[in-house]
Amino acid sequence: MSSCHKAYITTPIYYVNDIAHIGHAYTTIIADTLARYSRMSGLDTFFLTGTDEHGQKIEEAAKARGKSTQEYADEISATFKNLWDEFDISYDKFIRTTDEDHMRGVQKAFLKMFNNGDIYKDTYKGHYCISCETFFPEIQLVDGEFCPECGKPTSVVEEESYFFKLSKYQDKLLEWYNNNPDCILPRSKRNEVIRFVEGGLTDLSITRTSFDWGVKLPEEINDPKHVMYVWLDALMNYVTALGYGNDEAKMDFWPARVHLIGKDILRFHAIYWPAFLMSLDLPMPKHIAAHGWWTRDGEKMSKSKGNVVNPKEVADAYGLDNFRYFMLREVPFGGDGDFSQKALIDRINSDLGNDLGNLLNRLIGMSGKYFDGKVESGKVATYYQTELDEVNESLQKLEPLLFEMQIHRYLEELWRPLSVANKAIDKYQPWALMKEGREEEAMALNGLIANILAKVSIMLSPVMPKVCAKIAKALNFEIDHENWQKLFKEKALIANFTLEKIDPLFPRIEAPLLAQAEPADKPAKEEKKKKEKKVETKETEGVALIGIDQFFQTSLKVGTVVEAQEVPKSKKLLLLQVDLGEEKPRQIVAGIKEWYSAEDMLNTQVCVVANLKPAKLMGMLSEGMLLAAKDEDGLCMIRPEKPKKPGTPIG
Ligand code: ME8
Repeated sequence: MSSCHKAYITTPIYYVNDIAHIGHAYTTIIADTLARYSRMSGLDTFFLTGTDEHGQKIEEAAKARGKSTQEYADEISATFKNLWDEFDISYDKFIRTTDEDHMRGVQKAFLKMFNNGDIYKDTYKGHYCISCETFFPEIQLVDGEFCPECGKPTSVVEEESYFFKLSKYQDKLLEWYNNNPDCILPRSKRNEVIRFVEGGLTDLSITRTSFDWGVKLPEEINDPKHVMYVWLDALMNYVTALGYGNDEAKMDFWPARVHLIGKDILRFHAIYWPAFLMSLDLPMPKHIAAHGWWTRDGEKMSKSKGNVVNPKEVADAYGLDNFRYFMLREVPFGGDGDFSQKALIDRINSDLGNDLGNLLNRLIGMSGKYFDGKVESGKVATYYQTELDEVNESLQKLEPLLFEMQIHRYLEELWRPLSVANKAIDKYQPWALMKEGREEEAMALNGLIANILAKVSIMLSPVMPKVCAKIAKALNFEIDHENWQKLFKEKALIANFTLEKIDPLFPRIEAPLLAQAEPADKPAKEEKKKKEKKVETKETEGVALIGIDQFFQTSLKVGTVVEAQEVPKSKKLLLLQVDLGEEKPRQIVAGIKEWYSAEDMLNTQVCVVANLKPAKLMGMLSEGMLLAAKDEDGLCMIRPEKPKKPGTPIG
């Protein structure tokens, strides 16, 4: 089994019912970043991605296009693989659930679970959502019919089925969550899972008979009309990719260091998957890390709205590495994020252009003008030890941030050395030093800047591999394990060299480079606005009177703040996760930091406007508003007088 010198990193395997969009790219890019860092730091790394090709949804998508299911799956699977190849994603294996050895591995696992008494046969009656490939109990349905996850109609299914004894693992699962505080990241997501499991687990139907695009049961069970439930088949990919049930040579990579997933599939990964592993007597993954959801310009992406962000188009227009940086820097891991070209352009012009690109330009300019491009490290420590210490201090904070999935903070911290460098130039003014004949100090200053750029580009390279390779080339060194060890771990300095001039890395972008998607429902929206205007209101003392119906259009609810943190660089905002009694807490960005700290807010109750259209604040999605009162003495929260259950309506 995996030693601490091995790192196994996975993405979800993507359904082949549609082509890749920005959400898929996000997961894959985070995983790629972790894999690149692991390799650079000397870990024996295995990075897995692939496609999930069985199930009713795929069968129906193929039918709708008049293709055989296999032909259709081949086609879409290839579009994912090609995109990741174009994006230079450094995967070690691209698995397909239609691979023979995967299917054999799944059958072996099924047989093992069956033989150890964890699988039994019964009949299933339930409401099935094909889109989510999930059964839902009646009480969870919206209006008794619609899927609580995606809103599509469900169908009633009654069929013979094999069941996995999920209920048997309830206590063992809770023990695992409780003994491993970081098994699910961010931690707030672990609390959600614990609450769900404490609510009781029922056994899981794991075979279907109404269609046959799936893995057949093992021959030994001799029940050919059943195929396996797509999630059992899909989750097993994480071990069949290492040869489980076949040639098990690579199984020493197990357990996974991290399964990267979106929050939409947390339940499958944090409940079903560990339970299957327990049944198979395999160790638990170290981390399951669930990221948030991307929207576009504040709206959910969907084909019908025509606002789906195509990652290839964005990368082609703005540069792949810039796109990677934007996605990882813009949103705190676990929070929801919004894609807008404006936000992307701001990041490119400001963080990348002003802070990083300009620093390199300044170095090229100064060393060219005063020293024929020569840069020396010899006297850096003599004149600029304070700056070096500050830089090293920041760099030492980085690794834990990466492996705790605080990737936005990793990048934020990585920008501090750049700021040290830019400030040093302004403070010591190399042109003045030269005028005063203090050449040695000016050369040392150049050395300082070059070393900061070298160290930053090593640590930034997993996020922006191509750009950092260019910076390294200009500074005459290579980004590899040896230099990671020397410049980062041992805090050594680069050798003397002559700078190679390169073109500006981040030319300024003045206007959006892609056509903006026009929301397809715009006419309907305008019509609605007009209607809203027509609502009759009486005025009294300047305040419009409304009817009770209008008041009840606002959904006010009691919520409990289950997580609170400061929004970096913002004087006003706190980022809160508020439990409204729904499946997941709401993310709310509140402008209350002047009056309340994150600590003040944690575990307190608040009143929330729960049906506001989500809005974006500093790149983060806010899914509600807190009620507060403000006068000249400041602001105070409006709270229930006594504790109330999260989700209790107010009115
Ligand atoms: O769920 N924002 O596949 P899938 C952020 N086959 N991430 C998004 C996103 C968005 N708007 N849309 C998709 C499946 N994703 C299963 C997985 S694993 C054993 C089986 C990302 O094609 C996110 O990571 O629906 C999500 O979990 C994944 O794509 C789902 O991809």
